[in-house]
Amino acid sequence: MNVTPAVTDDVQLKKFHQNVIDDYMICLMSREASLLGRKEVLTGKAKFGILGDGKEVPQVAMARAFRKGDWRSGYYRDQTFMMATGLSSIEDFFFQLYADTENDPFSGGRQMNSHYATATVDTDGRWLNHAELYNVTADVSCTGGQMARALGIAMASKKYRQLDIPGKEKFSDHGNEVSFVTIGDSSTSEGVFWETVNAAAVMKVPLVVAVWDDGYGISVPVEMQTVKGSISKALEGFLINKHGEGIYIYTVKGWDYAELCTVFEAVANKVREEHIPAIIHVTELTQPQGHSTSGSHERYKSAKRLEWEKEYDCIRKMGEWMVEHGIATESELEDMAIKAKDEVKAARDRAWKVYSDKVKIVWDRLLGFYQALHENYKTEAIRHLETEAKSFTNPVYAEIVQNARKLEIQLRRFSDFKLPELNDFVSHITRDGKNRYSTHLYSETPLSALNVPGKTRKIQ
Ligand SMILES: Cc1ncc(C[n+]2csc(CCOP(=O)(O)OP(=O)(O)O)c2C)c(N)n1
Ligand SMILES: [Mg+2]
Repeated sequence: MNVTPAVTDDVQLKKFHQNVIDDYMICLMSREASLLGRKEVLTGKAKFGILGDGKEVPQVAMARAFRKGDWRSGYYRDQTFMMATGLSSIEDFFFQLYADTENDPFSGGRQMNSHYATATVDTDGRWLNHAELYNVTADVSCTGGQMARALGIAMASKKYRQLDIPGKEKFSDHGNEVSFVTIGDSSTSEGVFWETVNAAAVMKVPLVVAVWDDGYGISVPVEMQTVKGSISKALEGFLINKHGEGIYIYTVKGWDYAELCTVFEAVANKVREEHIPAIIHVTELTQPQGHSTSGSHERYKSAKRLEWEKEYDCIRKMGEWMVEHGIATESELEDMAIKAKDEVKAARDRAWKVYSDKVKIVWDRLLGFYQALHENYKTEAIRHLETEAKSFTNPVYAEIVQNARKLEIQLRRFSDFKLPELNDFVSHITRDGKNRYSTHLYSETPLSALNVPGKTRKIQ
């Protein structure tokens, strides 16, 4: 979407306004998901949360520049991008937060939350048509790990443009793809960041590096992490020269929606066409709730910084810009905020019900054993376990399995008493847990690389 040029007729203007309103709504919904996400963890419904609040606006801009066939390699802050491209619903976000193995579409409950991926193969292990899809490589938790992968993907596009490879249409439109990679400001200090930028510049590949700069790497401020306190300043030696050597470098404020849309669109087009890499250093971003659910940023940010973060909140700034440009009134923005709150709450409730109903069946069975157990067998230890089982607020499978196993062990001391149903229950839920969490860690299709027979060589 081109935001800045004058829009000439009414139809165009209406469409443009609608696009902005749609983007704003996605930002609001994503923010609500983050706010509720933290609450889900603090009330015990999920174990850990790392969320994308404060980074919403640049991500709707990046999503607008993202085309079918493109790739994103990124990190845990990108939920808004996933929502804006339609790759994640709000329910999907909560399914992953709850580690719902049946319904988390990105990792089947096997990854931390906000770790995204799209399928590259079908259920038989055959390649999907990547050129027709929005593609996302599987996020990893080691910060910086996304860089080398993004470089490889960008390199593949270059090769597809250069070489005549039969069947390449499924993977590339003549190399006209962009490999987008997102990274936090402090992770740019890692070796793999610098190796990637250097290699991308030397090899001239279509890579766009978006740095989400919120001024902190957990509690470490950017001035203590990056030379000159700015990755774009630190990278100046890489800037493209008149011989076409180097990379394009842009900086843009993370709360400036119009400028972000213009920059992402223009840069993606340039990189797609020229195969010269680019860095978009997105500055002045915030973390409204701090780094993750495990910390409180109030402990290390000054009152002044916290105040600034409120004022420069990217969604707030986008709203102000919309009002200033007659795209919406303040009361329309307020209505949208209420709608976003309600919709996200409803989606959260639906996801929680789907997930917790399944757990509840198993929990009820466990409680049934205590209920049916004759008082004569209720030792102090067993009574303690019963109280524990009854007092679970939002149990996860692991807690139920642990409790059931302990009950099984305690009952072994009675030589005259057998409870085969409990033994069956414990083996059943243990087996179930293995299926739930320890399968599909590698491809299980006939085309899995693990099925390639190895050659054994005799060592003399
Ligand atoms: C290789 C590695 N080192 C350390 C960590 C622990 N860690 C997780 S997030 C983080 C800070 C990242 O900060 P930044 O890159 O600025 O991203 P932000 O979270 O601020 O968006 C660190 C040090 C990690 N996950 N991986
Ligand atoms: Mg940071």
